[in-house]
Amino acid sequence: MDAEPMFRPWILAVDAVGSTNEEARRLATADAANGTVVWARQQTAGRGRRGRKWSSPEGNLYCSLLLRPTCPVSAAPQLCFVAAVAVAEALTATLGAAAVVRCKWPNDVLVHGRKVAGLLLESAAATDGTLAWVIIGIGVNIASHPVAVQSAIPASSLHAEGAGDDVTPRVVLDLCLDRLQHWLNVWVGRGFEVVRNEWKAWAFGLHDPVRVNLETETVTGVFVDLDEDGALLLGSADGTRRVAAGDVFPVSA
Ligand code: BT5
Repeated sequence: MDAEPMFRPWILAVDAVGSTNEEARRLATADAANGTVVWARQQTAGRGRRGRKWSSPEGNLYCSLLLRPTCPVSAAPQLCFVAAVAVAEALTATLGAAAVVRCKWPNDVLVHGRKVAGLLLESAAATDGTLAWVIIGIGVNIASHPVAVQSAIPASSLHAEGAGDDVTPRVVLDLCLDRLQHWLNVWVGRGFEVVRNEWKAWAFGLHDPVRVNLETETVTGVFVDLDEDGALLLGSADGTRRVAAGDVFPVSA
């Protein structure tokens, strides 16, 4: 049995918004409660990291969860790994245990090597240096996925990977929130180390040679480990390099 959940979802369902993260941010700055969830049928300006676009037609899941955890700002990136593990479990529940679901550093969930879900975390600091709020944005392709993505990792959807027609956005939303409640409790009660180990059990490319695209350069090496802050440790003949932000690909891609 889980302890008292860290949040109780209060779901605000909307038809279409620009971005659920943007809407959740607006609510966060207007004092909305911990556990507020913005859920949209479609987005007209869905976004990824670094100003990238997130394709958001009707039929898929687009939601953003607002949390107000009591922790320093520096702990906020840990929540990306909490969310990735929760979403990996949710996707596995819709596809069956035989599906190969992997967490790709730092914010993707792949099924059979194809991107089915993406996470977008945004946060703000309070004046005392603690975290005022964090928004966990989750996009899951259910009925459709973009065919041509500007990435070496192709996209896919739950239905394309074999999930039944009964797997709807509402079903996936409830599964994600259920697993998020569980893993947030683990994070609060037992610490990031337990989450980090779980994430590593789902990790794509761990211990393998990978290529990492950084803002201004591309580096290659072996994905040795995830450090205690969630940064990727890349090993090469020159030593170990700590990568805090970037995109990981197999060296061959
Ligand atoms: C992400 O960014 O993967 C984060 C995506 C987060 C989306 C959710 S939906 C609810 C909430 N509201 C928002 O506005 N956003 C969040 P990134 O790692 O930067 O990946 C973006 C890249 O993925 C794009 O440049 C495309 O190559 C590719 N892409 C775009 N749409 C996709 C889709 N629907 N499925 C798979 N890949 C996609």
